[in-house]
Amino acid sequence: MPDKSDLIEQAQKVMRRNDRGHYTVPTHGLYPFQWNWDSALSALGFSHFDEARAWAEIETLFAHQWDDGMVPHIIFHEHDEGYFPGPDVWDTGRGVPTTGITQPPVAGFAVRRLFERAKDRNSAETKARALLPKIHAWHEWFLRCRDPMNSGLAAVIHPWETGRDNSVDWDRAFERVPTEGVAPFTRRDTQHANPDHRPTDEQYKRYIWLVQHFRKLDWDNTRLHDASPFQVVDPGFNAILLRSCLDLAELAKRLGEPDIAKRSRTIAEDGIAAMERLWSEKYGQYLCLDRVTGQLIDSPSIGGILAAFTSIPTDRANALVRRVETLAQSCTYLVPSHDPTKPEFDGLRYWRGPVWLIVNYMIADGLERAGHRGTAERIMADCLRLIEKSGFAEYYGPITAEGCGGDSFTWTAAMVIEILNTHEVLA
Ligand code: 9WN
Repeated sequence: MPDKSDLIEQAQKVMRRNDRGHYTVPTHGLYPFQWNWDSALSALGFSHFDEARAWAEIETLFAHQWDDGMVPHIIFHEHDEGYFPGPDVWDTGRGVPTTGITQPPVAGFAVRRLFERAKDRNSAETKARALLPKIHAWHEWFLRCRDPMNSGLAAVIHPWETGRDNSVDWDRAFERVPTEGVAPFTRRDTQHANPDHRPTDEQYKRYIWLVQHFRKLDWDNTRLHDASPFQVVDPGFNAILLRSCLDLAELAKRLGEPDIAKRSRTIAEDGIAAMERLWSEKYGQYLCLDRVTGQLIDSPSIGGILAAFTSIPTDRANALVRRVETLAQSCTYLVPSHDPTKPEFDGLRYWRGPVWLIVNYMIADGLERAGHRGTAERIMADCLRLIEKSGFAEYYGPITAEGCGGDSFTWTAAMVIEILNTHEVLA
């Protein structure tokens, strides 16, 4: 294992290379814009060596929040032909173009971390105070626009919103999304990364069908949820939302904003209670719910384990630890994004098997909070073993450790910095 300070230096170099001043790109070439949850998680990495830069990452993201509260999934700061679908396909009519969907709302969690570890207390207080109502407005947006029936949980209406684009979880629900009428397009991702590591053309057609469909509805979020043939309640996505609400509640209390604190806590408590509906005794983990059919989706993916990121009941957290231990028997590196014993598992294809460091980090953080330090440390140690074998890749084969997708990846580097700075045992 390379020396801790060497690794941190290499990781910082990756982050600096992808730094565009007030935002970072996930990686050069493949993803030339600012992505939502990438930025929030990357800010954690910056916070260890450039506090001001960490805050700027999140401030830039929220400078592009929509009037209704949504924070978009991509902000197209600069023109770049190298990515499809670009701003003209989304056509959301914004000054600085953005997409019209969102991504996992992890900013509340990240901002609390930034605030608590800040050395520059005055600046942190000013910045956190300014971000607080914006993050809260985004959380309220989820309840208003993605949970119109008040179930306590938000649905996603496009797989890209979950951040787990081609997960096995979406396969059945995706059959309802047509491909007729999709304008011809040329993919760019497969020119930058190995096509065997990426989603299929068939999936891309459906991704684009949904974009065209929402565009025809003028990106009006009061209409999109009900009009989407794809409405899925993802336990991982909701755990991120609910954890961010818990963290925002704590931050609001510290900043003397009792109304935001109280409301955030209520959202979190209601949501955590509602997550019981997603529990599967058969798998010993949470599953996604297809809101259109009202059925749980029979797909034991990492989304149901990422649920550990929020404050789930003790018996559920214990069961998730057992689930992780079971998964460890069929792979070399934790945590595979899909169960390796299942026929749909595809060890190198994006979210259908590979390990992603950001998800590992969030699972480990949740399990550690629930008292499962050993499992958390095993997961974090696996992150570093993967880096040692294959560098700062986008994702990794859980059996071979092969680095997949893009390289010199910002949030992968950020997670390494975060883990090495917060966990002595792994150094
Ligand atoms: C679509 C940037 C993003 C991540 C997602 C990951 C991938 C984009 C793509 O890259 O998605 O948003 O074009 O494949 O799945 O989680 O935020 O790193």
